[in-house]
Amino acid sequence: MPKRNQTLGEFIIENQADFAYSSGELSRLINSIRLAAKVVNHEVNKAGLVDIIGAYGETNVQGEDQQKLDVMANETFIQTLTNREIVCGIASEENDDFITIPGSDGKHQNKYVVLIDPLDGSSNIDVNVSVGTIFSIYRRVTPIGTPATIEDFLQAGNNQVAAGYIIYGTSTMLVYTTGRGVNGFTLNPALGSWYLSHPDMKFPDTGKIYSINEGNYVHFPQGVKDYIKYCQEEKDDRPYTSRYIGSMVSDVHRNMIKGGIFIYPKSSTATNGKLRLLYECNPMAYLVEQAGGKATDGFRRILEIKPTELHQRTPIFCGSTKMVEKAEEFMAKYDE
Ligand code: P6P
Repeated sequence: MPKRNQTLGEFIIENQADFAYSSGELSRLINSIRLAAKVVNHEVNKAGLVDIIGAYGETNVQGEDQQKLDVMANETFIQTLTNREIVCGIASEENDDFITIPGSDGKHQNKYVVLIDPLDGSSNIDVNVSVGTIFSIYRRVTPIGTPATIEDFLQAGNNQVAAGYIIYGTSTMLVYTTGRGVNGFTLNPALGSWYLSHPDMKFPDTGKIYSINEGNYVHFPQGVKDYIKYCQEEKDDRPYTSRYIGSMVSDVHRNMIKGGIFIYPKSSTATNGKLRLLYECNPMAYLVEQAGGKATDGFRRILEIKPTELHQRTPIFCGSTKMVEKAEEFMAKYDE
């Protein structure tokens, strides 16, 4: 049973047995993520002080301007994971293709792959709004001893062995699951230690916060438009409150604590939505379900989607179960 204020190190050791199949590698993998997170946290928190803010002058595979912190975060996580000889491959929002990691013996003996969004919400960096890192971990499905292939990454989300996020906000938190609930650890920057501040996190089964970019209203499917109007009408426990940070980690984290729904739907201008399945929606959906919430594309579980491309996108409706189910009722009316 998690004990409040336990350190992350103590927690991992105490729950080592929970890591299915793990010979300690998954524990070491989580440990390497927490190390990289401390480095990125240090850079994010001093960004306003040094010339690291601003565009890096290049665009990533998404065609998005790469912020300097994006590049730093990407390089930090990739380097830390590579050095620790734990994963056989890494895929990142910032890299066109996945990276195979042969290990120092060149024999590809490591059994996990990691997919990351190294700095989600990076457009908020210059305006001092919280951003996050999202990670997703799978056991490889191709033979150990061979280079990782695309099949190791194109796994349905319900194959994940672990997933989590770091939120660089008013405090820095690491929130993750290995399939036995969700626990949140807060960084004490003075000591460089993570403390179990949010044991066994649970989504309230309903809430009064809806989170969607209403600036795209005219482009939304009719079911989404009808659900927004439902949230706004004066009836029963409504109108709800609209809260949208524009950083998925921050919007989902707030809803997990307060109750609420986060929606990034498809639209006439984004026919599959904007958010990426493999390193944004799958890990967040795993966390949401492990915390007792629901995560679908408006019709089916995110975790059951069989990926076909590394950077594919999906609509997402996630959060308090009763709110997601109500939104799905409106979507089902039009089946669009
Ligand atoms: P929009 C950030 O760029 C991000 O990938 C998510 O973190 C966030 O939820 C979404 O895009 C915001 O997109 O179109 O509302 O600015």
